[in-house]
Amino acid sequence: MITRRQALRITSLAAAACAVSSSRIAVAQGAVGSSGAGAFALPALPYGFDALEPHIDAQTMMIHHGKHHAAYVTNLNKAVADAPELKGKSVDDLLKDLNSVPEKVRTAVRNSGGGHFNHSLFWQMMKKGGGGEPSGDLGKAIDEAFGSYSGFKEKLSDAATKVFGSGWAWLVLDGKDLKIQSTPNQDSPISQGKKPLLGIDVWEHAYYLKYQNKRPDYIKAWFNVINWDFVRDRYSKA
Ligand code: MN3
Repeated sequence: MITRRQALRITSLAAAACAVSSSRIAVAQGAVGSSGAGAFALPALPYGFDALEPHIDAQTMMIHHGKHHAAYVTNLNKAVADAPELKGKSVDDLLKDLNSVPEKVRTAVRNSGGGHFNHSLFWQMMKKGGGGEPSGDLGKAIDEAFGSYSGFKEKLSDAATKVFGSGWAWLVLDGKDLKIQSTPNQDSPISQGKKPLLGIDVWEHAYYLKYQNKRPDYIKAWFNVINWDFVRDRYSKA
């Protein structure tokens, strides 16, 4: 149950987040433009804040998107403004070759660029009425790689549970192989030459309001919101 005060807070947060989303171009990733600062924009959430209820609550989604992801975008823009040589690069370009990013902004780009990239994908990896098992070529590939869908689910859940502190667990394409791995902080598999197909954010900000210390309960619930259409599409384009 939410109290009236929480409801009011949710309403004002929602208004603020909507203002942010509608006043910026709804591009997922952006690029470093001529002005440097402000080149990257927060993508609009592709559904309502309450779309993933009851598995992920509306207040968590509002703060996660409108505050946490927004902060990664702001800080990435600040970092690239300090490095004009990065002009024209997309966030993918930056993360794929972190060594080419000037040292003075490399850590900021790794953390905030990773945060922007990972979250831009994460919102699309979920949907209302998601979950179930993947079909088609991806379904077959998952069966081959992990024995079965339940084998996959168990392995990804295990990786997500075991992330120490903040990070992510992923289903990635490594060459032609499907693999499960985790990354610490906002590091992204794209920086390791892999293609992230599906990822779960296990930072406490992703689940703490509803699940507190019970990360395994959040992970279990999250499987009910996976957008397999999106994941299958990424797989087929690989
Ligand atoms: Mn997050």
